[in-house]
Amino acid sequence: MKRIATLCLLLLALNGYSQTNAELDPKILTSKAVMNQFMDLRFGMFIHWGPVTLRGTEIGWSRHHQVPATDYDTLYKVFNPINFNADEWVKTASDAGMKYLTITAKHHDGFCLWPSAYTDYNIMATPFKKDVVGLLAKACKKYHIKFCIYYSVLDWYQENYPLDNSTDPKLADKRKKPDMEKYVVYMKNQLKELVKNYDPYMLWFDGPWEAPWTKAMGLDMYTYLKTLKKDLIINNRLGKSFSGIDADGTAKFLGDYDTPEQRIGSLNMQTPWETCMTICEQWSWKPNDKMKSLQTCIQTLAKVAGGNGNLLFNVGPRSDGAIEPAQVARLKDMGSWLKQYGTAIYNTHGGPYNPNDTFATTRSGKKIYLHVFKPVTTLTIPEMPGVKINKAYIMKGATVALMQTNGQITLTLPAVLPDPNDTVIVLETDKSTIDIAPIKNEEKK
Ligand code: JFZ
Repeated sequence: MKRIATLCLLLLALNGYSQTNAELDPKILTSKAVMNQFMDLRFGMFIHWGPVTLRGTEIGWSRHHQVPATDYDTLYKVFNPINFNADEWVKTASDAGMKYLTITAKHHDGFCLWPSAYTDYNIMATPFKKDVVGLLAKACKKYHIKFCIYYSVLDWYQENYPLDNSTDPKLADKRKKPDMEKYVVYMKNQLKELVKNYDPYMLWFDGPWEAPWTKAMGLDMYTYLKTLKKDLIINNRLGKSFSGIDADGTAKFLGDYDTPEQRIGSLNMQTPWETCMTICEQWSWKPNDKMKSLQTCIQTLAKVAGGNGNLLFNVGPRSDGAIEPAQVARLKDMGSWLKQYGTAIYNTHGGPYNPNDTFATTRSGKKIYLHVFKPVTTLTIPEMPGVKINKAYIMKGATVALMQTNGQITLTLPAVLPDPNDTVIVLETDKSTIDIAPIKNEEKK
């Protein structure tokens, strides 16, 4: 029996399952079909929000630091986001071309944006008294946006969770008798509330890195959640090693996909991944936060898609409940670009070239979409072995001159590219592009 189990683990490992996923019952792992559908969505809205916006400091992390815990933990008493409008938030996501939305229902500070039966530290204890998670779930249904929930494993407010984020022992909460076993029961009760009452498409876990949370708890929690909803997508932050993909592209984590943070993941055709990134600098709202340029936003999305990943792009709404108008405008401009070029992003695969600062490629059927980020008039790239390009043209535009000789493809581009942020050139090939192996292309500096 032992030899068979070892063989199964070995086969699973070769099959791209890490040790941790291999320790799960393969029947409960999220199916490839569900993950393919998620990866076709390509672009989602991340929202970090809570009473901390009254102070404009970072959610969770500023407790005990920029904001004394005694102040931080009582902000809810005056949190009254009168301008919160779930339809407006979701419409902003939809107009940006985003296909899913992930809300921090409970971040590291333990505050709950829904009327949890397991703690009074929730939105109903504020003057606002509205179920923010429920209203967003309803608005997402109305606008056909997949509703997803962020839930922090660590909880620096709950007494049963053994740690808080103070480094100064004098400041540390006087935790009377923490009890991690009871805290895990609290987590399961809250997660059951969230799954049963709001039917999320995905759970985005975070905060597994602290000592009280163990790999065994992660495996148990993944298994438990799958008893609540079989096709629930779960990211890799229930596991302890939530970063890491082997050189051959196989996952080294527990969960359904990798979550590179504030950076663009590498081209990977085996393991699903999603970059999470802020449109500004802070995850939750802060005054005068520096926002990324439209070019950076669009090129980040194209490079992520070119790497075969999704982009979860974060906004931090203000304490009054409104998203900064400048951020709404930036997202609307991303949506305008996607209206023009979305065919080259949604329902595509990344590659075959690994993205760089000059170009990225996505592909679908017999088409390669070449995203050009710089005003180059000639672009030379390694040829795709065994593939012939029959036509090359600017998407919705003029033909592009093309030479295929000596193992190289040379494109001659117009002096002024139609879209300085990302002009998409279509290469129509003689065969399906999905099986073309990744092509290393060193960027000529
Ligand atoms: C985490 C959160 O701490 C952060 O507030 C935000 O929600 C982001 C999306 O996820 O960011 C991290 C992740 C990993 C570590 C620290 C912060 N880490 O490994 O120390």
